[in-house]
Amino acid sequence: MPGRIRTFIMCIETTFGSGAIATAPLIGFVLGSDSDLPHVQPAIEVLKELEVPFEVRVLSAHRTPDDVAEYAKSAKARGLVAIVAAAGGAAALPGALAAHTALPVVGLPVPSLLQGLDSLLSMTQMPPGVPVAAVGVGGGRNAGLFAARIAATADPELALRLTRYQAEQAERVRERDRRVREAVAG
Ligand code: AIR
Repeated sequence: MPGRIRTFIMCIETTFGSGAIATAPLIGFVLGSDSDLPHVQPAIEVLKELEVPFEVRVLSAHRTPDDVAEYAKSAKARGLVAIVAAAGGAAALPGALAAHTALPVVGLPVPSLLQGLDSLLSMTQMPPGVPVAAVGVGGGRNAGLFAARIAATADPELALRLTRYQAEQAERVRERDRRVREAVAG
């Protein structure tokens, strides 16, 4: 390895530790408020299970709009491949992020005073030209899985882990099928 490159890598390892490159966040979770955290927790769990590095921030489209713009503008350069944005009520957050980045943004509508219907519609009724994907109201686990699928397009090992996850899930359903059929057979 040429000396200059070795010095550069040693510099990185000294500054961040040798796992720095492998563990740099790929997925950014952005929450409109810390009160959204319980609904994001299932998404966080799934990324931990699948060993996908992530980061979590609280940024509000209405209360800290400049911070939202700054986060979205710098996301790609910092190595993120997708953003999951959770918000409730007038949930402009995913759209506000998508306005400032070309990365895929997945909205996670948080249950609200209107049972999350307002959150869901705020995320899905975007104007043409500013796409935002959205999972169902309170669909934290699917938001995490969707983000992992995006990351897996550039990571064959993660794609394998996702395939294994689906196979294990199918096996659990087959087990339930067996139990129900046995129970009703008496
Ligand atoms: N929110 C925060 N800024 C803009 C919006 N729409 C959302 C949060 C949270 C809800 O408002 O995402 O779901 C209530 O926030 P808080 O901080 O009052 O609990």
